[in-house]
Amino acid sequence: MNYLPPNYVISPAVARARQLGLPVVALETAVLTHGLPRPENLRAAREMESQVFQHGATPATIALLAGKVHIGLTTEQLEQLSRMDGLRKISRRDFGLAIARGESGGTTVSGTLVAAHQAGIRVFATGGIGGVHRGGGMDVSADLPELGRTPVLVVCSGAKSILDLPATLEVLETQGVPVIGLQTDEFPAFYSRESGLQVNLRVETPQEAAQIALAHWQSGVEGAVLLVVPPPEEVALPARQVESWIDHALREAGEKHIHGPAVTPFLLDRVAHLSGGASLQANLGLLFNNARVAAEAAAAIPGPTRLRSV
Ligand code: PSU
Ligand code: MN
Repeated sequence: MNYLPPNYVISPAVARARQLGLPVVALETAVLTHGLPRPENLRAAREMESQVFQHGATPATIALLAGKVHIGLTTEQLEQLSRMDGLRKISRRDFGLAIARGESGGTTVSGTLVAAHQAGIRVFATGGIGGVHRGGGMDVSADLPELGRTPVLVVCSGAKSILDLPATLEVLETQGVPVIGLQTDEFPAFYSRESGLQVNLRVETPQEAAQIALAHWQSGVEGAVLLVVPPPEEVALPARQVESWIDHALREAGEKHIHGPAVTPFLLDRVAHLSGGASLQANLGLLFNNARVAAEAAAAIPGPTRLRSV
C-alpha cells in the first residue's frame, strides 16, 4: 500500500489512473523552468503530455507549487509555472526548504524521482539526466545517487553532452544503475546519437526494457533502470559539431564564474545560441520521442498499488 505524504497533491486524472492500475508516466519540470527558453518551454511541456496521452498512458507532470508537491498539473498550473521567474530547481535537497517557504519550482530528475516514487509511479520520461560535470571538480548531479536508490524506469537520451560522459557512466555503474539502449549499442550524447561509449544491454522495444526493469526490481534491487534512446535522426546533431559549441560555452561559464545549479541551465542556453537554435530543436525532438517511448514502456509495467492519502 502506498501512502501519499502530506504536502502532496495528486491530480484527479493521475489518481484515477493509479486506482485503476492504468499506465502513468512522470514528467519533470526543471526542463520547463530552467532548461528551455520561453515560449518553447510551455509548448514542450504540453507536447510531452500529449505524446504520453496519445500513446496510452496518463501524464503526471510533477512540480512544486506554493509549497505543495503536485503530481499532475492542470493546464493553468503548467502555464503559471512556465511564466514564473527566479524559481528554485528542486532536487532531493530542496523539498523541505521549498515546502517550508511555500515556494514553487521545477523538479529536476532527482526531485521528480523522489516525488514519482512517493506516488507509486514507475516510469519517467526526461531529456537527459544530470551527471558528472567536466573539469574533475566536485560537481556531480544529485540525479546519479537518486537513480541508485529509486526503483523507476527512466527514459532519456543519455546524459547531457556538456558533461563528462565516461565519468557519468562510471558513477552509474557504482550506483548500480543498468543502462539499456533502445535500438542502439551506444550511449547517446543527448544532442547526438553517438558518443563512442557502450550501453550495458541493447533492446529492440520499450516493452523489453520494461521486462528488464521488472526483473531488476523483483530481484530485490531498489534502484532505477535507465533506458537510453538516441535523439530522432531528423533533429540529431553530429557530435563533433556539438563539441565545439560546448567548449565555447564551458569557457564562458568559467569566465563568468557560474556555479551550482546555475551551471546546467547556463550551458544549455549558450549551446542553443551558438548552434543558432539547432540544439533547441534536437532537445525538443528527443523530449517528445522519449515521452512516447515511456508511455509504451509504462503499458508493460503493472501499477503496483492503490494510493491512499494519509
Ligand atoms: N534535461 C534537459 N534539460 C534540462 C535538464 C535535463 O533536456 O534542463 C535538467 C534536469 O532536470 C536535470 C538537471 O535533472 O537538468 C540537472 O541539473 P544539475 O546538473 O544541476 O544536477
Ligand atoms: Mn550540480
